[in-house]
Amino acid sequence: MAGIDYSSLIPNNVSLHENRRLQRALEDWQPKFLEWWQDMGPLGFQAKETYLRTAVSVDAKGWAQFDYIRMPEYRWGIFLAEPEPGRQVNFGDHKGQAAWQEVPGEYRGTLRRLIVTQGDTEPASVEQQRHLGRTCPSLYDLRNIFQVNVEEGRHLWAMVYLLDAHFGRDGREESEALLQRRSGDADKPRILGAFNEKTPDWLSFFMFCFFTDRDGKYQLASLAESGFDPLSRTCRFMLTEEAHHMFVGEAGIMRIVQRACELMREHKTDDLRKHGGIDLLTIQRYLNFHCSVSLDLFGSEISTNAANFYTLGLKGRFEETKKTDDHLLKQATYPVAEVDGERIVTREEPALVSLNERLRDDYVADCERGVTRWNEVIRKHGIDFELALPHRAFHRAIGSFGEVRVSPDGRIISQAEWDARHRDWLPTEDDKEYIQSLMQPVVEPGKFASWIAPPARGVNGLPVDFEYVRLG
Ligand code: BYC
Repeated sequence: MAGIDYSSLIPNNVSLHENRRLQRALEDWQPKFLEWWQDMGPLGFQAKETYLRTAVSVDAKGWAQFDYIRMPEYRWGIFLAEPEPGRQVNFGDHKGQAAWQEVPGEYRGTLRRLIVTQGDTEPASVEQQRHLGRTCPSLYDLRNIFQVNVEEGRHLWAMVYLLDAHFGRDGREESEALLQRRSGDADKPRILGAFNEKTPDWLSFFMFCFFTDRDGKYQLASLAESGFDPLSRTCRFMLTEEAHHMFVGEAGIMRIVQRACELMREHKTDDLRKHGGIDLLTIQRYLNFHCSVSLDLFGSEISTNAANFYTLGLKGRFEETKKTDDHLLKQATYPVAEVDGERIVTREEPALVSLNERLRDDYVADCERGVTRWNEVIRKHGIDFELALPHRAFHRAIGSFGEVRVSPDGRIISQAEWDARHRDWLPTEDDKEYIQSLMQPVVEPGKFASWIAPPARGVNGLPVDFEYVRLG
C-alpha cells in the first residue's frame, strides 16, 4: 500500500491529486474546518506543543508516528484501509455481487443519512470536551484528551471525504452542515441524543470514552461490513484509532477506582469526599448515566430502518463475515427484551428488524468485560463492592423502554418510586458539584490529581513523568 502523501495540502492515500474536482472541494472545506477547530476545539493550549501520534500509513505494523506538534498543525487527512481484492457484498439482497465502488443510485439518500449521522458524532464529541483541558488531572491525561480530539477531527474528515467524493452537491452541503450544528444547541443540535449531553468533568470524559466511544466501535464495525466499499475501508482504518479512545476511558476509570480503593484502605472509610477521592457509589451513578445514554445510541429494539440498511447491503452486523448463517435473515428470529405490562420479558422477534438490539447485545457483552476488570481492582484491595452495568431498560429515552420507569436491576417501577429513588441511581446535583470541585488542573510532569492514580506506563514507551505537553 502506498504510504500517505504528505506533500499535498491534505495528506491522503486516495490519490487525491488525480481528482481535481474533489481536491478543490476538500481544499475549500479545509479552512472552514480549521475555523471550526479554533472556535469549538480544545479551549486554550492551541499554541502548545503536544506529544501526539499522527497516522503516517495504514500498515498494521506501524501506522503512526509520535512527535511534538501544535494541534492546529496536526495533519488531518484521508486514510482508507487497503482494498481487499475481489471483495463482495456479504449480506442482504445483493449478497455475492461485487462490492460497490460508487453509491448505487437508489440507495443514495439512505447511505448519505448513515454517513452524516456517523460524521455528526465526531465534531460533537470535540465540542463536548472543549473545556476539559483547563482542569486536566495531569499532563499525561491532557495529552490523551488532545489525542482523542484530533483523531475525532480526523474521523470527521473521513466522513466528509465520502460525502464530497460520492454525493456531489448534496454531499458538499452536508459537509458544511457538519460544521454548523453544535452539541447541546437548542436550535441546531447534533443528531443523536448522547452527543448533546454535557461532558463537564473528567469522570464524565472517561465514562464517555468507555461507553460512548464503544458505541462508535460497534457502529463503525457494522459500517465496515458495508457493501459500499469506500465506507468499509474508511471505517476499518477509523477502528484502528478508536481503540485508543476506549483505552483512555477504561484505564481512566480504572485509575479512579484504584485511587478510591487506596483511600478507603488508608482512611478506613467509604466516605472519600473528606479525602479528595471519588467514592465507588458516585462512580456507579456516573456509570449508570453514561451507559444508559449510550445504549440509546443503538436505536429502537424493533427497527425497520435497521432491517432496510441490512437488506440493502449498507450496514451489516458486528463481525458479519465470521457468522455462519445465511446472511439474509429473512426466516431467522432473535430474542428481544420487551415490556409486557408490569414486567420485562424476552420474545423471539424477526431477526431483520431486531438488528439494533443484536448490536446492543454485542456492545453490552463488551462493556461487561471492562466492568469485570474494574471489579478485579476492587477485589484485589479486599473491598466488598462490585460495580455493575445497569439493566438495559434503565433510564432509556429511545425505543420501547423510553416509555417506562425501570430500576437499575431491571424492575418496572412507578413514577413515585422513581421520584423517590433516582438520586441513588443517577448523578445528583451534589455529586456534580463535588466532582466539579475536584477539577483543579495539575500540570507538573509526573504529578496527578488527588482523585486518580497514575497510569502503569506512559505513552509510546516514555516515562509517566515525560513532558507530554510543553506548557512553558
Ligand atoms: N438520538 O429505527 P430507529 C461514534 C432516531 S458513535 C436521537 O430507532 P435506526 C463516536 C433515528 O435517527 C457511533 N435520535 O433507529 C463516539 C430515526 O429518525 P428518523 C455513531 C435517534 O435508524 C464517541 C428514529 O429515531 N454512528 O462514532 O435503526 C465519540 C427511529 O430510528 C436516536 C452511528 O450511529 C438517538 N440515540 O438507528 C465520537 C452509525 N436513535 O429516521 C464518535 C450510523 C434513533 O425517524 N447511524 N434515533 O428521522 C445508524 O446506524 C442509525 O442512525 C442509528 C439509529 C443506529 C443511530
